[in-house]
Amino acid sequence: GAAARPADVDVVVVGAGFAGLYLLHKLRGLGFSVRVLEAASDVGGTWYWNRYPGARCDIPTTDYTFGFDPALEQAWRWSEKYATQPEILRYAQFVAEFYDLRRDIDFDTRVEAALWDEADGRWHLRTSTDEHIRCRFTIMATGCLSQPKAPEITGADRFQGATYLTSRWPQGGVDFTGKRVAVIGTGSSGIQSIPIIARQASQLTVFQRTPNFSIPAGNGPVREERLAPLRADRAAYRQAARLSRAGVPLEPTQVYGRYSPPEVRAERFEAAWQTGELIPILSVFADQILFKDANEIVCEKVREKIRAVVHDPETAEALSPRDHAFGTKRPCLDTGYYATFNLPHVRLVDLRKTPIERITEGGIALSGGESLTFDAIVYATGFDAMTGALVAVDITGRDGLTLKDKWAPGPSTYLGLMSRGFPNLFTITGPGSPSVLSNMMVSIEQHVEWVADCLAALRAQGHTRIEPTAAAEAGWVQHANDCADITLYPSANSWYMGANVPGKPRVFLPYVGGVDAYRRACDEVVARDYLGFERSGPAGERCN
Ligand code: NA7
Repeated sequence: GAAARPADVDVVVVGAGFAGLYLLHKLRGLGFSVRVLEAASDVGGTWYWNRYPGARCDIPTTDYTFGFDPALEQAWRWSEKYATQPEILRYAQFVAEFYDLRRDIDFDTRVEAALWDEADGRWHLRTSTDEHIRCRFTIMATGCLSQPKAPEITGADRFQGATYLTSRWPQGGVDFTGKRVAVIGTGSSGIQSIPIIARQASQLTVFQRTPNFSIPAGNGPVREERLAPLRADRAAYRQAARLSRAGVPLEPTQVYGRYSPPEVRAERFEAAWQTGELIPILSVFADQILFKDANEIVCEKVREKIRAVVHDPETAEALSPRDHAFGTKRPCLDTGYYATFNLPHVRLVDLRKTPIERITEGGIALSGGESLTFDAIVYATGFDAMTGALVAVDITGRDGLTLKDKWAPGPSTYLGLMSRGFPNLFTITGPGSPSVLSNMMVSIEQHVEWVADCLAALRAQGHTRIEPTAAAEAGWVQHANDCADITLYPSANSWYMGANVPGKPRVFLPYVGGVDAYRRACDEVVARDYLGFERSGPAGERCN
């Protein structure tokens, strides 16, 4: 039980998703005393909470899997090309058992506040279970898409029927048989759940504010061309992932869309479409994320695919994105999404034409006077991405500075790993790192290993405190913005830009320069003896 665990440790890890699990294993192996604090009742993070019907990872199982331990890889077999949420949750549980991790994890324990005590050189944490824990280092492994966004619709609390949030789905599942169901939101969560809810519901109404691009997942057995190189040389495959653009081995293309003849465009697009994978379809042309005309080639070909499936031309047009460039919002993978709108009991409401006026006791009232009655409303409305879970904890650093205040104009980090004013506080896949633009498993492993190596190096050098310099942080923020600004990403109202949360500053949150370039930057900082970090401790003051 929690009472038996020490109130004074080297490291506290916040979160027991994949990042927290690997951190615990890694730091324990280095001889640090570690406690992991987790708000949920079990391990899994994202895959613990997002139990909505149809929830799957959109990175293939060959790649969305830990690669740091051949023995772990030997011991686990994925059943499909894309794993379901229950299978990924079982994998997280398997990892916890494989390394005997649960004994150092407090479940049902939320970290509410973290206060840096400069004189003590330690963090003081307060939990929802009213425990006070003192630690040298705090590592936030709280996830990028873990803080649900409020529905922001007038009257949402007045609805008398059942209300569900995709990211807080009930443990036992929900039976919609014979029910009139509304789904609000058409991001990945909506697009994955809508076809399955449609199979049960007597009536399904989808409320779409912005159409998204989605490609058929083509789920089933793992593709042989993916499996073969992994079987042939597992280590080389994992290394190729680490040195790739997005954390999935793929040779970057040199083919420019704008200079390609129509038949080359068509052939390359179709080949990527047939893989049913996100990274290939995001990399059809070298210039597709840089120039509107190249991007529009891909957009129009996806719209053609939508028109080929959806019978009603007006519905097909409503489902066709025209507001954003392909990839500037995360595209979705689906199984039968567009075809669902051919079913007689499924209706699409285009909120750009008829916005929701308010939610009532019985359902949803649209502007223009129409009132719809529902037994259940499903909110698939997304997250306060990348920063939400971090600023939700009351974190106070040096000189009384809170993370929330410091980041009010937008997050500022060095390498997405640390933020000045918050000594000894690390973020795993934080803002300013590739994270959500990459295969999370590869990015998590890289961050965990970098932070673990850093703590070991500090210890070896007799240091107890580390903090980035103002110049290093400003330089990284500038570089990350420069990278984003040469792409089309900032033009979209995406959660990458913080644009989905009213009042959130419009700042591009992840690092777009690539997993490969990012890893080289992190490695170089270490090779140059932690360039851009100030370290101090009993062994003396050091500044780079
Ligand atoms: P997303 O991708 O943020 O999608 C949320 C959806 O909900 C999106 O279509 C939003 O429209 C819509 N939304 C949000 N608020 C409202 C309100 N108030 N009214 C109507 N519609 C609304 O979240 P997901 O959970 O689907 O996916 C998150 C990521 O998880 C995904 O990218 C994958 O990486 C996995 P909008 O586009 O803002 O107009």
